Amino acid sequence: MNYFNRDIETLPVAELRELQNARLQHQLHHVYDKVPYYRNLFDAHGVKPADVKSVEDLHKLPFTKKDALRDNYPFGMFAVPLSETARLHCSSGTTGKPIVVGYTAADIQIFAEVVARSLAAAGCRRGMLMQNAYGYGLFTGGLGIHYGAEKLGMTVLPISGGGTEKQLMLMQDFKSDVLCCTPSYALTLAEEIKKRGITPEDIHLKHAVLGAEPWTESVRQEIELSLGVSATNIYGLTEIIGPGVSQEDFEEKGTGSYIWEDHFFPEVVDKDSGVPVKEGEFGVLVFTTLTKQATPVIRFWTNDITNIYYDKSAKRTHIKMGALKGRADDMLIIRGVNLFHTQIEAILEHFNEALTNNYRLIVSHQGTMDEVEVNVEVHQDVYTGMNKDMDAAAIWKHDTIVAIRKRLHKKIKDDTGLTMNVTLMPPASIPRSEGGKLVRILDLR
Ligand code: DLL
Repeated sequence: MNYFNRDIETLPVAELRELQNARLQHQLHHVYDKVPYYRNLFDAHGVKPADVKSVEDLHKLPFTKKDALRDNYPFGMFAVPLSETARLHCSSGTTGKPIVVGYTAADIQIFAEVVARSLAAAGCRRGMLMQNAYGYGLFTGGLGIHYGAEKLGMTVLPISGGGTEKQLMLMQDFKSDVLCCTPSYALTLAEEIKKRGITPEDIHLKHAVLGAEPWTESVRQEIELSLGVSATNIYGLTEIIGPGVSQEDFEEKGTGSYIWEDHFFPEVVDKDSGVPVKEGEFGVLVFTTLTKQATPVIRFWTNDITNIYYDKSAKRTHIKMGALKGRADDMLIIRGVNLFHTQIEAILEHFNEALTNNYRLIVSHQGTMDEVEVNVEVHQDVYTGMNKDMDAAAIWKHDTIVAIRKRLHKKIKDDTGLTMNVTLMPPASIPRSEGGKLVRILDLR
């Protein structure tokens, strides 16, 4: 069986709860004593650490939002002196100052442990060669996966993101067993492999561990088919630890990702009221770190929309989370309708004989209305097939293309309730991931 730490991964839920409660008590005292922000916050709410006896009492405490981390830049949220940290990472904020997190040596051990568990669940084994194409640097992806892979006993190729030519050369020459990167970069690699006429026999990959951005089943299918891998989801965020907060098992694909809840206690709450929803219902994911020493967070509001549920037929006892719908701040509100770009990605699955997974949404404000335009590329063979006896302009008026566009337009309307302009595009016309997270929405408003 593919456990890294079987005892803890299969700990009965009641015992897991006891462990969480004990760790929570300790963690709350730690933040109350060491982080003025938390002491003031708890005092303002009239709550002492001792009042929160179990995870069920957590609702007595307010949420920690990203702003708190921003406002206390750079080290105000640290619960240990900087000299006791072994490493710092920063979140990939697009504007202004980043969010800074610290790790003591013990935190780094925990980080490696949860990533090792994740990689084992993904099908990785001691002795396999991992091509780690997550970015090394301030981003937690590169180093986070690296330490976990070493802990599992893998050989790591720390190639980092980008440099597609070299990725493909080393992948073939070294016979890499595992690829770690964002799903959008895996698509880029798959496409470049096809372009170069590299065959699946030239590639020895067995597993791909993909995350850091939302992706759908249709993208999974495409990556699995074109790279000849079993592709699983890894989730995480800087503020909690980095990658390895949750992971899908390669033999339980599509049933959700295990949250390593002995270290990260999850809640899903209503995005407006903040009240925890019932098991399985969707809402905002909130985490309390139970063991983190340097930058612990209590009820951290991730902004990620998903659901959590126990899966009684699963290999492990830890709670699972569903695939992320997206981030609450990435959610578009178009004429009063909520829209995630992953909804469009899921619709494209029904068109995969003609259309690719290369798409983007362009949002603009026209008159008094918000408009969404969907750009999606047609498959090369569809395009080439038509291009033989037609000039480029005529292609887009061809019956087949017109019919696909109409069908997609209708399916989007039926599934989302929104009328969108659909523009089919020639191959290679929409930006690709060059190694990291891909921006799917161009918001011109
Ligand atoms: O993306 C950590 C990571 C690195 C995860 C490598 C997985 C692999 P941040 O840059 O802080 O950290 O971004 C965190 O990315 O709140 C989600 O919105 C999104 N995200 C991360 N993993 C997934 C996933 C890293 N598997 C933010 N599916 C999170 C969907 C994901 N979204």
